[in-house]
Amino acid sequence: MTQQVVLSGTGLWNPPHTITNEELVAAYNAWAEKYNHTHADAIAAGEVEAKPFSSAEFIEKASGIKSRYAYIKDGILDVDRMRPRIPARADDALSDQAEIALHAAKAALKAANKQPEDIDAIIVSCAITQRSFPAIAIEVQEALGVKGFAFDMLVACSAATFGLHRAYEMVKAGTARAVLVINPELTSPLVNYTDRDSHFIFGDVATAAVIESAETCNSAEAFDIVSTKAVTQFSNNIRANFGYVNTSNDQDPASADMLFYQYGRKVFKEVCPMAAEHILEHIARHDLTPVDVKRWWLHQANINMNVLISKKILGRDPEPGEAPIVLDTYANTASAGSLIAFHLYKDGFNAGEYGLLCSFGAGYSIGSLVLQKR
Ligand code: CO8
Repeated sequence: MTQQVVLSGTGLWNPPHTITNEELVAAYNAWAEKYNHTHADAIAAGEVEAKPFSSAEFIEKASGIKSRYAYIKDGILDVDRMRPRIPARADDALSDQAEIALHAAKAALKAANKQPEDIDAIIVSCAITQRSFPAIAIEVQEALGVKGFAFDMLVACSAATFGLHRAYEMVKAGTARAVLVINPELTSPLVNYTDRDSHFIFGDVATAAVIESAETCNSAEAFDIVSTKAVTQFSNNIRANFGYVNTSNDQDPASADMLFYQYGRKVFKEVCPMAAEHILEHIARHDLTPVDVKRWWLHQANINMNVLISKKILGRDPEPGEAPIVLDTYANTASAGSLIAFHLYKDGFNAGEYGLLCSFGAGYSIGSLVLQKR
């Protein structure tokens, strides 16, 4: 286990559509008004609770989100539907998630100066996959013409970092020369667009990264992976109950409690100290202190959360660009957030300078990588 392992290139794919807070709020409020009108008698009798209205100002202030990307916008803003209209594809057609994974994968291969024949393994790691099998990763493997093996893994918000950890270990152990880790975060089908508390949180995106041995690396943008650190702790505060047992439970797979829901305040209070402690412990392992770390590429769930975690780590407000925020344009993209931050804000490093990539969220799960510019 002596190989120096590097993150040699990343790729980012933005979906073709965007939805602003104003558009989303207009659709939600129209839906709530319709709901309240339909249930007016029951609401007046105290049998049904009226739906409260949402506000674009609240969303931006509470989360830092102004807009989000959507793979398919059609249907999301339709008050009679309130979910994307994604046409079903035949079994022999490329699946939606494999398609968006491929966009990011090709970009990452290009950035890393790699060809499909250089890759020995593919991990598709994300919050949820659109089917159980065959694995989306194997579909991507075939589409790219990669030999070797591929598999899917799910770790909610920490899927990307945990996927990078597995890739790091494979290269370190010599079971793969290079690994492609892809995060096709197709979150919109799991969002409850009729829930005021969470209708604004998520966006769709795909990210990818190439992990390989330093010996084969010929990329100018590579970072050494100094080490990895992960922790999980069970919590019911962020859930999505959609799953293959729903119909056997006689539950409607499209009902609200099958979609994403959370106790956001509790998550905020519990995850911020956990993440800060995790990060400080991780860098201390290498006798580093926060002043030794040039940039913090943090999970993107909420701007106030990122500012609080940065303050806990640094003991002061982060300088502009020190802990980049992409929430304004991307929203929460499940596991892809810290990778987007890395992809867009990895420049300006001198050889030997350190950065830290960290995810935190559902599970709870926290995953980090200490990176050092080559
Ligand atoms: N418009 C107007 N008012 C609103 C709205 C809205 N849309 N929503 C809530 N309010 C109201 C509330 O009702 C409340 O009113 P009152 O004070 O009268 O009760 C008031 O605003 C304040 O509400 P909150 O206390 O809930 O507001 P917060 O300031 O706490 O902000 C957040 C809410 C933004 C949810 C915040 O708590 C937060 O971001 N918490 C952390 C969340 C987090 O990190 N979650 C992790 C997400 S999970 C993840 O990252 C990946 C999971 C896997 C992906 C799955 C794919 C879909």
